Amino acid sequence: LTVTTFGESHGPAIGCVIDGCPPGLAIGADEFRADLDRRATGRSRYTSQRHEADEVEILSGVYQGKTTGTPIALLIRNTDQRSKDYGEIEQTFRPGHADYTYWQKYGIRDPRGGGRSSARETTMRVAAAVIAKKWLAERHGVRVRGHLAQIGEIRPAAFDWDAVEQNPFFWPDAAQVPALEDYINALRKSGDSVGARVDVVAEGVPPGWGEPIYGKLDSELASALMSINAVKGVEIGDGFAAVAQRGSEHRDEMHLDGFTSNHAGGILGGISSGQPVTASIVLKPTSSILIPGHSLNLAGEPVDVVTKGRHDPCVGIRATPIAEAMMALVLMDHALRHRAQCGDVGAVAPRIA
Ligand code: EPS
Repeated sequence: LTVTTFGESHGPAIGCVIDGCPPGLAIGADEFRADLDRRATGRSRYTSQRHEADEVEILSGVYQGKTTGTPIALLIRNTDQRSKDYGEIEQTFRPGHADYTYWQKYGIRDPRGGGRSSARETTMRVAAAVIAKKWLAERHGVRVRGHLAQIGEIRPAAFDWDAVEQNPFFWPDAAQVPALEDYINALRKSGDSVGARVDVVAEGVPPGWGEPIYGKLDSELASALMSINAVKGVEIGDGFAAVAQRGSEHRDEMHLDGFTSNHAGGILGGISSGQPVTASIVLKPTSSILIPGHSLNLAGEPVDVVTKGRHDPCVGIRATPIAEAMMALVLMDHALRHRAQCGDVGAVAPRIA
């Protein structure tokens, strides 16, 4: 399975091409709505106030409501491109923003907002993964879901999956939501931004997906998650916490009725173990903020940059569906690759739960 996206945040449209999806999967344009709304701006007062319709048009690869096996092209027309900072930001480099490195690499300053470095690009990842999530669920009973696991210094005090979809933060502790609202309101007032951590898990992944050396499931998952704009850290399973663990603690012991823990995050030697596949990402604080920062302009002169316009005080608030999307796309790819190499040949040893 390959997915590529195209389009700029302030261009006429964004889109993606999904190649390699098996034929026969029922999919309609209305099925993209739920996940696109989960990711979108302007759906709560705690995110950017750009209001996009995010209406998906299926251009190819689907006939009479079913995938045909040919490349699936999806298109979303941008409807609310124009930002207050339009015209200003192309003259300066925002400290901490990709506009500096894009300029160094290409020598072209695209005036259309953040262009490809904008969080808008992630819309099409989420759209593509609607297909992957559905295929994984129908074909393998796999469910991919995530939640916000930390925002700034705040961590959930309790955990309940049912709470996650009931608040605009994807926060698993309903009792803390009012405090989070106050926190983000104060942050926005101060003109600053903050980082966040998102946890994502895939349940129902059978053992055997992945490859032992090149194309390990965990290395491809890490790469896919790291490719999300603003991601600065990725962990699989216990991740960096493993540094302080003993082998006797980290190893996941096996009994006849299953594993007793999941420190490995469901992947051993690059191949799924049959346990839930778990990963986390950290997104940096949004670089477009109202607090002046020293930088340079296109003429190479020192300037103080303040970014006005519509920006997220914490881009991680909207990142849960994006992390789910990258997990789902990588898993679908590996499911297809596993089937291509091993067919239905299963493990010779008994599988454990
Ligand atoms: C973004 C800036 C804002 C956000 C945008 C990401 O857009 P604009 O430059 O038009 O004000 O609204 O996010 C989206 C539009 C989206 O769909 O995620 C940025 O600088 O990354």
